[in-house]
Amino acid sequence: RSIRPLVAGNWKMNGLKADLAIAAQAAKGYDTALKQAVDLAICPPATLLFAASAALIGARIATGGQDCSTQDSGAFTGETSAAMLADAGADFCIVGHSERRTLHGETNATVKAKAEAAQKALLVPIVCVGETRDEREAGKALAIVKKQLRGSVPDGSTGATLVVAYEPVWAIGTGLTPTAADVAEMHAAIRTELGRLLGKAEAAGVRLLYGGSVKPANAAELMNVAHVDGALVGGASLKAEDFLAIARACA
Ligand code: G2H
Repeated sequence: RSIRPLVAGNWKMNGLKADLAIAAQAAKGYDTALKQAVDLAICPPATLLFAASAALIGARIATGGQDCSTQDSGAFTGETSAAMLADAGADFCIVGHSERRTLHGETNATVKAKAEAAQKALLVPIVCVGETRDEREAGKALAIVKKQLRGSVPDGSTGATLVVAYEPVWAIGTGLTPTAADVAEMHAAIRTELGRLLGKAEAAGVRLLYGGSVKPANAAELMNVAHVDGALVGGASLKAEDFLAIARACA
């Protein structure tokens, strides 16, 4: 691999204090060999971010938020700023997850503003893109994802300040996954499009994660695809053993 892979767990709206035991178990299993090969991050709900960050820092497991505000501070009831996430110990912030795009009407412009807010707070945004089933069946998957990238990726991003996650919407939480050939085609197209947006040298360093029903059983196949530099893991990240098995598939 030319890029150090990243496996990030997206707990979504799951996790109470007692579930910090999952994070502790992941930390225990993140042994020297695994540390040498792959970066890990856990994105718990915002309520657990401070405690999770404190619990994981010794094991060198990063943490992240699942969303952030476009705004710095002020009268935005219910919102969480990127600076607040950073202050709670986060290193990353997922932005533009399809659940945010679909359920909360986030547009590419919103996602870009959130990614910029994250970078301003020195968080690395994990910008999510991906087509719906209808878009794939209509042969529009590549065009849709390229458009999302053009609209959502902050100008001047580099491999150190940006992660991109390709998550086909129809593969999220469904148990369905695209073929390795489809993932290869998409990830190569994403790398090329990022090259146009950021410059080829910078794009070469951006980690491109695959997300959508990643499990221990399919991780090796997906993680061995060219231009797949890790995984964004939902359901399976709630079991430390599964999360670690996916990490090992990247090593
Ligand atoms: C996609 C993924 C994590 P899951 O949303 O972001 O979830 O692995 O449960 O499909």
